[in-house]
Amino acid sequence: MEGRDLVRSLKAVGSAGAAQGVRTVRAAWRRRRADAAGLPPRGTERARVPGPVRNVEPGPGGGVVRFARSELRIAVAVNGAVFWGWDGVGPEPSYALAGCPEPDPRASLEPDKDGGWRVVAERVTVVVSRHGAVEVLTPGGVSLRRELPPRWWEPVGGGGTSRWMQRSEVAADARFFGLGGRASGPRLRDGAYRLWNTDPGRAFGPGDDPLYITMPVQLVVADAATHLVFYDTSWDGTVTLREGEEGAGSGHDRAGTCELRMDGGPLRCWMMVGTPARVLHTWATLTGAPAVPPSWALGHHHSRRGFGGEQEVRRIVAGYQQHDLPLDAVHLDIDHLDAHEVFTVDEEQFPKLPVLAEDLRRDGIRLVSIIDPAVKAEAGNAVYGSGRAEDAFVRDASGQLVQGVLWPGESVYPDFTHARVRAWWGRMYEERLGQGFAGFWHGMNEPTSFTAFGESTLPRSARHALEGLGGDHREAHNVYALCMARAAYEGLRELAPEERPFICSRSGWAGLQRYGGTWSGDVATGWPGLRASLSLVMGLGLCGVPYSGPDVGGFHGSPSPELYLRWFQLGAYLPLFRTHTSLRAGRREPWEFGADVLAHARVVLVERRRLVPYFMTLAHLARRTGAPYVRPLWWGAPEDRALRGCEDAFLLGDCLLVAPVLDPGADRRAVQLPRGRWYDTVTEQAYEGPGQVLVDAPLSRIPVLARAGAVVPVRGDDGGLELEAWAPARGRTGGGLAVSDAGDGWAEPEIERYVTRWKGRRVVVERDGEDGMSEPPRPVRVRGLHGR
Ligand code: NBV
Repeated sequence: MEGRDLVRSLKAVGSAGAAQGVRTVRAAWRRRRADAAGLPPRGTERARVPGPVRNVEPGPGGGVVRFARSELRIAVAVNGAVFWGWDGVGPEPSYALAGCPEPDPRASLEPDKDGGWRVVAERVTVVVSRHGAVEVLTPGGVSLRRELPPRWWEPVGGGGTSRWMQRSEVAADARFFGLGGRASGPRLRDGAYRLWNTDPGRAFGPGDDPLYITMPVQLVVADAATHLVFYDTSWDGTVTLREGEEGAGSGHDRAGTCELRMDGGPLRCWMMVGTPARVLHTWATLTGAPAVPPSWALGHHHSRRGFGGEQEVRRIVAGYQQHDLPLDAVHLDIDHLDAHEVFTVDEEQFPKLPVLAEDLRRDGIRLVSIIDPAVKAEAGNAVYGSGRAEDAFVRDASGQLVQGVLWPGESVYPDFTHARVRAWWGRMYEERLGQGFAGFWHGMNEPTSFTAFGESTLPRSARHALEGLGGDHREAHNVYALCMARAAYEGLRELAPEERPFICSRSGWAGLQRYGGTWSGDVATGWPGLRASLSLVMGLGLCGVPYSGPDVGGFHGSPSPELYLRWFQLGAYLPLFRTHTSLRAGRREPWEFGADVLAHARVVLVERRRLVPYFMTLAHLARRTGAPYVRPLWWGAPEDRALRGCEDAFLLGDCLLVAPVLDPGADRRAVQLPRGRWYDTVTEQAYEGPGQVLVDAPLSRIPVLARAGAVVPVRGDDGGLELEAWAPARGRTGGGLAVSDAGDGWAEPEIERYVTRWKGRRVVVERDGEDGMSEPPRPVRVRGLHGR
């Protein structure tokens, strides 16, 4: 096995030269030696279960239930979320939480039947059996999730950490979503999903798991209610899911099951219940509001590895301009750095980067810089020098610096789990701002270290500060990128306090949305990759990270013109709309695929620009409500079972339904509609849901449907905000919101509310303000009046 790994890895790094290959062999041995010396051996273990209940101690929001061999702490929080922790653990410290909500004083612990206990709260009842099963029920008494008594395996003789296992049951009709960014979803089928952020090391497709962002967050949709559970532990583990089965009225339903096996860490859990919207709202109050990107980041980004130099960047930008194609940002990858070293510039290729940045900005185009965490371990490298002085880099158990390998060669890694190190790293962005960069994408931050064999990350024994608590990479790995994002975010808030930071991080964990978004990583060029990119965006949104998008066109190789166009058409309706590709891949500019593709791509880009106010509105709503911009079709109708399995279309906010073409050769496609009337936004033809309809999808466009009654804020020809209203169904009303924020600052924009209704033979749109209804202060265009 290791031999094969070695060959694969040497091939992978072949391009970077033989020297890099040798480094990866050395690094792999170093990692192995470090772990052999620095990790406690897994000796004999003893299994433990809670045992029978002994007594209880009521406390705020619930209390503590004591068992023979463990104790369970339960607290219902004021936001309605339920917390429970075994072995007495509490909710803090936690990397996921934005702050710990107060306990709900109205929730109290009461005796239940058979010697058990229960906590009755406004939205849920939690029942604890006398052997430690925890069941969460709706106020009406329907069971949503039943956690069996957990089991630990403890090292005999103390020391080391305990592994644990928690099995749970959900309703037979329940469907699982989430677990971070998964390529084979968004509905998670039966199987094992690992919780360990991983760079797959090559372009990935739907079969690759895990990927860059894993999270112990599940969203479970069932007839009785939707719930989100979060097992707040950052350790490595595996979630095994099995959907239930209904016995077709025979009364023999088989429950769905979830089995969580973790290598360590606290056994503690948050659960929130309600509609999907309510659940995500509660989740956002717990883990933090999603950062609102600057408005330019809601436009179109063009990126590639290997622009080569300033001339090529200018050529691409000129190409966009000559072809009348809107462009808002250009990303520079590692090839703009001096010898791939972070916070440097290759002065030969980019002799006057600030001037280039200024010229682009004058045309409304921002520059975005890649940032990888690895710092070249070499005397003379300024970041290395200042990091050494700051004692910023990860060390092993014996106190030596941990050396890995990344693009610059032998590298060291900042320990972002230390506040002082975050502050130091955050200050580094001053150099980037000075070069004229307006935004940042963090790569290789799983963290990745190239290796000839074994795992391509730091040794598990590597030491981390973990905010002063101390621990090793087994615990810090999954939160590494989250802490790096925090470092950048906080640094930028200091350095450029007037501007909303733009940070896109490849890896992350629960809470990443507080600092920025993510992109899908190196998705394989091909139709399966196209499908995987939608799965990732939807799944991450349901885990609370609403801003993301794929490498349009795929990371490697050359997409066919048709695939490129279909990807472009999907990407335009996702929060991050970025073409990106690897070093030796084919072209990705819209004019490189023939006149037809160019013409269709122009329509796409113009439409995206027109929709920026709508995206901006969705970004502000995500911040206020936690609702992702991109939502599965069941979002407003989780009880519609036909929608639960529907993975090839999505709602963009409340107003639009987007049905991308994910297969070659299509000129129409089936669309599963939620209830209500929907208009094809191009032909204005009306369709009635619920049910499946066949909709035209010629090469020139993918079906985008507007909900009857919707009001969509759009950009008018003069750049101002206009309202596009869709006729409500006869006898009905509708409405929509508009947040006008064209900037990248912190001013709190007003939310404008609009309603639509029929008045005789006309549709009127009115503003619903504090002083009642009024004329909208913006131009209005009513559509769908003749839709049949
Ligand atoms: O920085 C180079 C690439 C980047 O283009 C990509 O977006 C990252 O996900 N990086 C990975 C290294 C990948 C090498 C194959």
